[in-house]
Amino acid sequence: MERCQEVRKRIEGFSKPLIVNHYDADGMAAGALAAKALEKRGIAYDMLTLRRLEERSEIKGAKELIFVDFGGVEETLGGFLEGKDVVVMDHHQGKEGKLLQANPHLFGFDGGSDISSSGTAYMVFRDAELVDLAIVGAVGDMQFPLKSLNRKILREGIENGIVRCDIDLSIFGRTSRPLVWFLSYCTEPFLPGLTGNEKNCYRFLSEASIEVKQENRWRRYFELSIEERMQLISALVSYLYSKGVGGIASELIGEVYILARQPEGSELSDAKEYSTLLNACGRHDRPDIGIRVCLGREGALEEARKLLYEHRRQLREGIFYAISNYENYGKFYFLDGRGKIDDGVIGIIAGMLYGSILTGDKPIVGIAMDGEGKIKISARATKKLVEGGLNLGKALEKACAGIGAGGGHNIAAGATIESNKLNEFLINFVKEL
Ligand SMILES: [Mn+2]
Repeated sequence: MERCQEVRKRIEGFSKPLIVNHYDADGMAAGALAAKALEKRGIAYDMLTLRRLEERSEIKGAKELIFVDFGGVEETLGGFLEGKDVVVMDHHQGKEGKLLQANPHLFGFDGGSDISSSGTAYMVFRDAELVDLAIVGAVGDMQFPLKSLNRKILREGIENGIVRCDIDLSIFGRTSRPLVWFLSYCTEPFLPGLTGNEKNCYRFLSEASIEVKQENRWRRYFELSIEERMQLISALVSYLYSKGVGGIASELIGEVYILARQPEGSELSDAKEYSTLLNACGRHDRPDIGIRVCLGREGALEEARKLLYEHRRQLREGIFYAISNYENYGKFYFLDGRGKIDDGVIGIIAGMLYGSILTGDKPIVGIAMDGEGKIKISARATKKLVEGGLNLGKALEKACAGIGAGGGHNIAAGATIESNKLNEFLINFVKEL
């Protein structure tokens, strides 16, 4: 907390900093959180959202910089930042260097599970009004149920009436999706016979005696009474047992984080849907829209919804491709998505395989082509594997030495390599595992 205060004081001395943030939901939420904090203080700022940290003219042109949600700022940009006033708010594995850094890893916390960049930024400004973005960022980085520092932040949000935490059916689309699509679009977890099959979902809901329409309007999950919710959940659990996949039933129920100040039924009232909306903007090269949503700018939500639709379509098609095309490479699973799966969603799809068909016995590595003809690598693991000592961030970093760049969290990591270095990478990666 002392370090967070130090960072805040430095930022308060800035006259017009450039906020450089990562393009995923956490990166955008954290960047927007910092932007809001600056606006409240009457400090002007510029923003730059990047997929990958690199030497950019905007960075060169700025005197004051706030880096958000990027691991290895010093290692990557080094001398490029010479003579600039720089602070870093991050939660990736890293070490203390010359730059002033708020990073839970430096103080014994696990940035993979205890707190996000948005949470770190929240701790820097410690402003209850900004707590919703901290929750959205953590959920966007798959840090649920919220524990440790995230839990502390959640409690502050609850105390201030900004967030609510319910135990409920936690699959995606509780607030925004009509019931039939709520089930048929569910890919986390994959519901055999229901996911991708609207007819079956319709039949399943009527057999469970749930009215899918009321007064000619499609009903959504959040509109169901408690009794109806319980009816639906029981029917789902029985159904999954009857399909021989009762084990995934536990994934259906969990904590859901409701943002109480947002209009009921809006995507923005559910932290998971909010974060997916942001991811959709970032992954389709419109982070500016995501940031504007976070800042509450008019019209932004409508624009973001269009991107969300496209994003969910890519995910649905990607997961179906992945299920029939992944390979078992012995020490890990391998998914070659080149030409089939967009590099912006390959990591999400690799992670989704765990919820659909893979047991969590080994990591999965997905690859896709990026816009520059390089191979983007996304690796995902399970909590159990990490508890057993696996560290994907380190494994990727070492496996890419000399052929590209990689790193990240112990449970989720990424890399980029030259297109002709795949075999070399795979051999190195096996060794590191
Ligand atoms: Mn993050």
